[in-house]
Amino acid sequence: MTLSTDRTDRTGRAPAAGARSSAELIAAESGVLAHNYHPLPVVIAGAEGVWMEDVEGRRYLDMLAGYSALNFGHRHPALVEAAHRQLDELTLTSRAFHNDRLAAFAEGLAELTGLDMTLPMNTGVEAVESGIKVARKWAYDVKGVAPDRATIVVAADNFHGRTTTVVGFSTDPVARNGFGPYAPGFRVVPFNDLAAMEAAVDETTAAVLIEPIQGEAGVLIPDDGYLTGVRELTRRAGALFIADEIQSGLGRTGTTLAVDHESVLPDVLLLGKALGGGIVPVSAVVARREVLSVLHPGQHGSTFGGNPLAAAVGGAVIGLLRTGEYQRRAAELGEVLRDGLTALTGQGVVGFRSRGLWAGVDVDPSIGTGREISERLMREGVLVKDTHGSTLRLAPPLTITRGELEWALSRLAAVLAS
Ligand code: IF1
Repeated sequence: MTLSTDRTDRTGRAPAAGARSSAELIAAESGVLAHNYHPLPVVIAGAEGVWMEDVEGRRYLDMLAGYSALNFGHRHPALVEAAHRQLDELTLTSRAFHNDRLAAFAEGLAELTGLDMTLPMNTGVEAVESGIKVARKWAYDVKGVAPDRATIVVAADNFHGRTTTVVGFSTDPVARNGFGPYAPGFRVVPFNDLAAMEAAVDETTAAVLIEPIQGEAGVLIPDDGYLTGVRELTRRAGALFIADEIQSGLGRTGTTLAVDHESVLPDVLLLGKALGGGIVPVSAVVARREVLSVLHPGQHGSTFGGNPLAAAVGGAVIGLLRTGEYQRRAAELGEVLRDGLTALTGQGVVGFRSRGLWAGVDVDPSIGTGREISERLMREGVLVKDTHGSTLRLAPPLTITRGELEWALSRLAAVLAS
């Protein structure tokens, strides 16, 4: 394989006359874009599969996959075809009218998850907000919690998105501070601690909301039995179990859902990111019928939620997952990733956690911060993102080949050794 030389080839991207360089575009952005991100200094102009290309024609292996929004790679032919076909027919109706794509999308989600009904939304945090609303309504209408007293139990070090309500129960000061006043009604307990969760759950509890694997926290995987424990505890307490699978779901961990590792079925699943195939924002609350039935016309909605373009792309994503091929790839290549990281442990890696094609890698801080390592990897043609301190997050598209994955690991080894 000649990937390391391939990436320096210009692959036919013809810069338009007067087109601006990466450096010029980065400088231009700085004056006109809010500084809520600190991107790596690379300007991507095209991509296909696992490879991205910058404006100067340099190629990079994508080891982040849009935070798992690109589980099927960039511009997967089946997904692009579904989008193109739908663009030529119908893109938006609003939910004031029915559209001819939505039924199949929701049927597909029911079949994929084993749950009954879907509430379609757009971004991940909208699914989280919608799940919170549904859980509260369920608590009042079905469980009989006194008005405005419903509580939701969440985990420390969670990441569920950026709205004012959701950052209010974040424990990350960078994400949370400065955006109060915060919405009441949330109780934070340590992750992976069933006793603490049990103590926090009472007759006011509408739901427990957790990520089955905590992504932003550094790909933290709970002990075996934790998810089963949450399921049993919530069932006993008469509270809903809401699993935020926006990042962990849709093949990433080697199974369709991360909760599948313990064969646990939550009452409510939150899906996003990869559901839109890296093409359009598509998210969903998927739940048992008794739960989603608490919503009546006018009580919740979204202009774009369930639009025909989103439903067509989401339906095509479900079609890819139906084959099991991507889940299998993630499981098999996950072993390659784990072996590679095990070999690097003591060689610049001080520890890692992985499941499927998803890893949080703690790098020896004396070698560099996560950011510095990410910049060095960028110069080697591999794009990753750091999280907290010296942890790197690896989450390549599930379409990556074994050779490409091994090449990425060899670049990481080279950076850690230099
Ligand atoms: C950013 C992290 C990843 C999520 C889970 C809901 C949402 C997310 C489990 C909200 C979003 C993002 C958003 C992005 C960075 C990112 C992220 F580092 F913050 F944790 F993926 F690793 N639930 N995750 O992970 O979904 O509204 O963004 O569609 O906010 O900078 P969204």
